Amino acid sequence: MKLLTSLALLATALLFGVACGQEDPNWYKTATYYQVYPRSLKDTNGDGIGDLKGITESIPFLKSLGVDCIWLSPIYKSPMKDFGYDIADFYTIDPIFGTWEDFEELLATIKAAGLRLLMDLIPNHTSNEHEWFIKSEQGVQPYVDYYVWKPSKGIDANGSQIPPNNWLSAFAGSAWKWSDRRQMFYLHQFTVEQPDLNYRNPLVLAEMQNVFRFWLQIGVDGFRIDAPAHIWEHEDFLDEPPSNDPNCPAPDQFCALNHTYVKDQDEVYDILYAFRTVVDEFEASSGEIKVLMSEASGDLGLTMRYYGNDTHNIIHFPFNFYLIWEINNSTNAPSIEAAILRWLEAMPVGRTANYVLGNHDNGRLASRVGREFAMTNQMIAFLLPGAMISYMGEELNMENTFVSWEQTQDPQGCNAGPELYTLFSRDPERTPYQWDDSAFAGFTNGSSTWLPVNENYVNVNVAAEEQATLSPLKIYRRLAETRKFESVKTGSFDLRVVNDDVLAFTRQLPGEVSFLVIANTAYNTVTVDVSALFPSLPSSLTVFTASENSAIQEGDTVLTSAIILPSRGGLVLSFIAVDKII
Ligand SMILES: *[C@@H]1O[C@H](CO)[C@@H](O)[C@H](O)[C@H]1NC(C)=O
Ligand SMILES: *[C@@H]1O[C@H](CO)[C@@H](O)[C@H](O)[C@H]1NC(C)=O
Ligand SMILES: *[C@@H]1O[C@H](CO)[C@@H](O)[C@H](O)[C@H]1NC(C)=O
Ligand SMILES: *[C@@H]1O[C@H](CO)[C@@H](O)[C@H](O)[C@H]1NC(C)=O
Ligand SMILES: *[C@@H]1O[C@H](CO)[C@@H](O)[C@H](O)[C@H]1NC(C)=O
Ligand SMILES: *[C@@H]1O[C@H](CO)[C@@H](O)[C@H](O)[C@H]1NC(C)=O
Ligand SMILES: CC(=O)N[C@H]1CO[C@H](CO)[C@@H](O)[C@@H]1O
Repeated sequence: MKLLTSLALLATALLFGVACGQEDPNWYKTATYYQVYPRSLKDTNGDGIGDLKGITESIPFLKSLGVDCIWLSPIYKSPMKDFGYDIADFYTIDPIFGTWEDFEELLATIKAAGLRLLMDLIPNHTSNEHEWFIKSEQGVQPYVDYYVWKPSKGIDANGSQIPPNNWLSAFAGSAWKWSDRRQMFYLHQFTVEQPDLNYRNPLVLAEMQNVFRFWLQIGVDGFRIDAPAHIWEHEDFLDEPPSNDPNCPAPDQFCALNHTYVKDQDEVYDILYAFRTVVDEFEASSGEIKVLMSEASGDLGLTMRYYGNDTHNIIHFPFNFYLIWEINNSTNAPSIEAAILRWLEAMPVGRTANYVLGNHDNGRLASRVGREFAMTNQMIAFLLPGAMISYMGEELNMENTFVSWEQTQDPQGCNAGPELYTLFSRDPERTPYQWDDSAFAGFTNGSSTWLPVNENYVNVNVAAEEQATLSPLKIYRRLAETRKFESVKTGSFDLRVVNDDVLAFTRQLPGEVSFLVIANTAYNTVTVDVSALFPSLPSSLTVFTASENSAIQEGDTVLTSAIILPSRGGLVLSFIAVDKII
């Protein structure tokens, strides 16, 4: 298998790559990344919104999960029209989250715990309250061309200015906003308060490179780059053709147009490469390895281009959303295999794969595929070769929370209106973290929360799951633990469809603790014999961790020829690999 060979080569490179007394240059390739949505982890000042002190207080718990690197959704100064994805100053912390001193304390606490920190950077636009935009709108140099300004096409029958073209905002409605002051339209691909930066202007690129430099010097370990596909627009500013998408609910929704001109332009890669250059320069001068991860484009080929080519590395890894997109309640074993291979086979040789099961923009995993199968997905994702990216709350199997129209906060929900908001709102996956069964799930000592707490907090919370003999939390910790084994970092990877219902794979390194992951997509118990599929396995294996509904549990021994899997459940089985893997 082509894949096996390239992984074996990678493993060799990894073994010889670590120099004595230096930082492991490969740390980012197999790390577990944990996304914190700062508004919702812990509120220490009682205003109902999470804060940096709350994150600092949570670090011992996050460390106990076995994760390696925290990535923080944005905490920069912001009017919060899009909850921090509208930045008003890339160099300061928003007072909602705390002070600069709070940030320094958080960073120091993270470092002292042996963890790392990635910041979220949003280069596609700023807030309209950013000083650059205010001056640009006033026509003050050098800011005049920092944003995408276009003249009106005239006045319509109702006396309104006609926008330059038909482009739509990702949050619905025209992507153009008229400025009375400047007497021109500006482009905003998201909310009206998020004007798009103009990367055709070299000053804008230089400003953004300085933002990267600043945070690297502060000591962060890298960045997650938000929505890079939107950085650049086609220079002709032509109307986009209709998408004719039958699932698009309204003509002013983003899905109504085919985004040939506002997304995925070739120049996107040049801009990202310019960001990578800053990271490489910093590495060269400091010897510290920093990482860039990014959102992905919808198209696999375009996404792979984010990795760069043989001579030019760009993003260390763009997010792999295929497990989110292609695993659902009716997915069978061949479909999961296909979802896994789709990325691995397309990825340039020697680059870092990764797996995302959820984030602040997607419904929660446990709600999408059910509680049992959610943890089975975790077993698969944690042991696959590459980086693992977790979203806060997955370790508890947190579920989507019902948020009424009146309680809705997300602009993508609000813009859709009371009839359609549930199709678009991302609030359900952003509700407060569930610490215990006290008021507001222990998230705050205040009297309200910015989004409602899920009613299931009485059972689904850290305290209860710590108490339980077996819980998603305990399974999650075991899974994070597997990633400290050399076999999961660098071992071989052999993926097999056992039958339509059951998927299995091994991670093996000769003479080392190695693993078999086996997952059942069926809604009934199944018994399988994998001894012929994996002839190098010993005849019996030890349960490293198991689904909550599994009859066999951690520490039990199972026969390779008769493995019993519960409905929608999975097992991670350990063994010592033989010296020579067949
Ligand atoms: C003018 O306003 C009316 C009523 O709001 C609306 O139906 C019509 O589409 C508008 N015309 C244009 C050219 O925008
Ligand atoms: C959208 O644009 C792409 C690229 O130009 C084209 O291949 C595709 O057929 C278009 N889709 C529709 C629905 O027009
Ligand atoms: C590799 O990528 C760089 C930067 O995007 C580009 O300039 C160069 O032409 C590419 N090389 C090849 C062989 O495609
Ligand atoms: C579920 O995922 C499979 C692929 O894994 C896909 O073929 C099927 O259409 C999906 N079903 C639904 C209801 O989304
Ligand atoms: C998938 O199954 C789970 C558990 O049975 C259920 O809660 C969830 O609503 C289902 N999801 C969909 C999209 O049907
Ligand atoms: C609430 O108050 C209790 C008692 O002082 C404290 O232990 C707890 O950490 C506080 N919770 C939060 C979220 O600040
Ligand atoms: C793909 C996408 O929508 N990316 C981000 C770009 O910026 C907006 C607005 O701030 C974010 O909400 C998006 O996640």
